[in-house]
Amino acid sequence: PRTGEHTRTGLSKAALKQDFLDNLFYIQGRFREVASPHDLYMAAAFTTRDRLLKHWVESAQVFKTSHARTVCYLSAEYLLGPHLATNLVNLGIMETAHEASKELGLDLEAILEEEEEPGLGNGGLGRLAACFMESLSTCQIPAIGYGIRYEFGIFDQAIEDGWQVEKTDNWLRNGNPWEIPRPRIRFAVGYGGYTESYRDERGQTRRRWQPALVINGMAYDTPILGYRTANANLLRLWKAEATCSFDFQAFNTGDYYGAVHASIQAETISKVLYPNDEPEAGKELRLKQQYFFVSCSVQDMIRLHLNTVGPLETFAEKFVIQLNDTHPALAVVELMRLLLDEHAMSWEQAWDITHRTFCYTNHTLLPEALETWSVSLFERLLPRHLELIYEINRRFLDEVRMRFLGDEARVWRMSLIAEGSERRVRMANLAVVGSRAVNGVAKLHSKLVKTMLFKDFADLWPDRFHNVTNGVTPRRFMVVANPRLSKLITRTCGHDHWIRDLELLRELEAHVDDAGFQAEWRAVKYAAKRDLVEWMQQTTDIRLDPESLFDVQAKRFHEYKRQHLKVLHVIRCYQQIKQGQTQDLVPRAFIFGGKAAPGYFMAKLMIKLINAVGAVINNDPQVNGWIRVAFLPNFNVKNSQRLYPAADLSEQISLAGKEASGTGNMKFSMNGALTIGTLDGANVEIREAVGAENFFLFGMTAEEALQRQITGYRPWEFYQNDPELKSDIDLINSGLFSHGDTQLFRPLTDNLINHDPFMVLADYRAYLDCQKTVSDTYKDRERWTRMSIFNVARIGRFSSDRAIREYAEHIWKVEPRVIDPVT
Ligand code: 26Q
Repeated sequence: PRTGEHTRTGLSKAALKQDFLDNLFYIQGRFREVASPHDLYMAAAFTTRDRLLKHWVESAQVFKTSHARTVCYLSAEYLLGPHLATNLVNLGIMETAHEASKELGLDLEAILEEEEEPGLGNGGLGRLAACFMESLSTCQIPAIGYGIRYEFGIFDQAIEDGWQVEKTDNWLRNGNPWEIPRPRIRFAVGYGGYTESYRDERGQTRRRWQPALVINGMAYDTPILGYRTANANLLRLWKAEATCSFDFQAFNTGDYYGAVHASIQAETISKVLYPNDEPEAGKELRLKQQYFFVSCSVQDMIRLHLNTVGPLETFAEKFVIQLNDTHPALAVVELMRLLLDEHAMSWEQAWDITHRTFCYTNHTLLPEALETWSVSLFERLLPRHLELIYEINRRFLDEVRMRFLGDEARVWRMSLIAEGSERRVRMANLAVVGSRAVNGVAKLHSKLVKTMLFKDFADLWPDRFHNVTNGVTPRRFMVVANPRLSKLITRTCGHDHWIRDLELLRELEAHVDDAGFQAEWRAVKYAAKRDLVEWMQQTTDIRLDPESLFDVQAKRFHEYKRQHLKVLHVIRCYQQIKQGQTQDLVPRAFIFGGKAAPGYFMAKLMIKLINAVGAVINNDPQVNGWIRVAFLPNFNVKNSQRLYPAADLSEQISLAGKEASGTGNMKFSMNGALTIGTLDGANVEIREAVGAENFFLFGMTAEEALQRQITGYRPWEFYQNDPELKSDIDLINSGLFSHGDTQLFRPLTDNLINHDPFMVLADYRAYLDCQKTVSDTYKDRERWTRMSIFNVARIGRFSSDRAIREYAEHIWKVEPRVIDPVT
């Protein structure tokens, strides 16, 4: 180490080497000679963590003593991805770590590969939370992320006989070096029981809740460092435990197994992430999970407030709580309960504080994806909260009646309780009523939120509605995922400031016509494609040609995302080649990736179809020079980082009006892929930003799709009137892809022909025409390269730093708090 430098915090090569060897010895208990790859990874992780902790402890101290206004991000999901590489980048020691490893005779790349990612999320929403945590630190905004420490994250996907098979994700098996257990930070969470009135010591009549079951939540903290800042925020995840691991009374009465059973019951609450990105009816454990983490988090904020600031009157000045969708919406009611029942506040004051504290982000317009819970389940599990919801609703509906005299239909629509054969609590309405700001995640989405989904609410409170278009962190999705591209950009711009100020990528435009730069750009893409080819060969045994166009659709499987539209295109290409009509084609590798919810039959059938079509095409020597189909199993954050850099074409083909934003679209574009897409979600803004001439647009607009739906959509007319479409669907039904089984894919094809809720057939022709333009463009490599450069140069808006700054300024009203690095 340099003189005066501490081995555990110093950033020199010597300090890193020394600390690495110390951690290997003192934590892993190994000499260099006998260390396993996992030992080496753990030592590297602890070495990195030592440096994080310095910033984190300092940040916590400053935030505490300066009473900094703090953002509390509440999310049921954090899809974090591997920590080691991003932390090295954010500490500014990736290069040094490489050199240090080399001198120790180690391969840093292999060590990075060892890390198992925490997959505590399903897809977009969970990944957004992870990007936001990183950008909050980078933008130096004091923040705490609250969530659940699931013991099992999103399942690992294997493909067997073409079908998705789910394997449990035991991510904690080998230990988690990034978290710090906080056994002293524990809160009690109740369930069930009854409510009652009682007289308090001043003779006032009050309500209270006597839960039947009480469990504990214990905090596990993970530091999240910003890019080259000394600011580190806190991600605090809760694990559920029994209140005491032994029920002595049960033990004494001889019910040993009963006592153990109770502790197992409590621990199931944080056991597993629900692998659906849509609510399933009646899942009691899911409601328990939501209340569990929300209650711990709100209690923690109250504790922090009382410890640092003082009386709860100023709670809304100290904290702003952002709800990541409705999953944590119960926090509104929990804060009310604690203020009223535990802190003896008046309703008016409690509501004023609560309402000024909360903000809510909506992530979906699909009616089936809006959360509701049956009143009877609520009553059984959270009786006091149901009472409070009724009272919030009573006061709210009086306000509605006053504003819209005699409009009882409106009162019904806006009520927090849906009346019907079964009464249900509408979590979205609760979130809107309980928040001072509501936002969508892309311009189009926010417009539809305001004019369709929550129109009644926007009539009442127009100023409550906002837009904040999503973004993604360039540290992970450019610097870590694509070091070659990042180095080329840094060399070309002459600086690396673009990593913290992504709009600076615009400087690349000055070089777009430079033939030398174009050649380097192509070489970078080609190298990434070769890496992917090699990895795909190892993991799936599918051989891809790096010269071909890498056409990628990677995202959760959903009918609205229309993976089947892409399959129809693949089948069309196949038929064209078989018929010798190759004039409009370029060689392509069709690459798919994504998981399906285990109970979503149609999505799983789409995966089977892709693999079935791939098996036939990849084994047909007549077409192999032209097309290949690859399904990349287990699409997660780690694998996505291999995919984005290698993509030439990004498929963003959802039916317009259905994809709230999309964020994969941004990650592809940042890595120089061109987009073929509909006017949906953030595609609209990406196209505006990169220029219409650098984007392949097709399909109906949201308005046209809606109009079609209203006037009556008849998919079979498209099937009957377009011979190519008919022939593509008929080929699926012929049994060619299913060893003669003509029924296997019927549920899919029948649904397309007879119902087609996401209008695949209506957009089919436009999609194929657009794909022809894609092929023509790809043949002109120079033109394609220019378009690719423009995509990167103009994508700066889609950094999550920009999104966070917008939240900070327009929604949260919070200022950065700069932590000075102390040496
Ligand atoms: C709810 C209740 C019960 C069980 C599960 C759920 C649940 C879980 C996850 C509901 C929804 C989700 C995830 C939704 C999601 O990922 N939405 C995506 O959010 C992205 C970030 O804003 C957007 O870019 C995507 O457009 C949107 O689909």
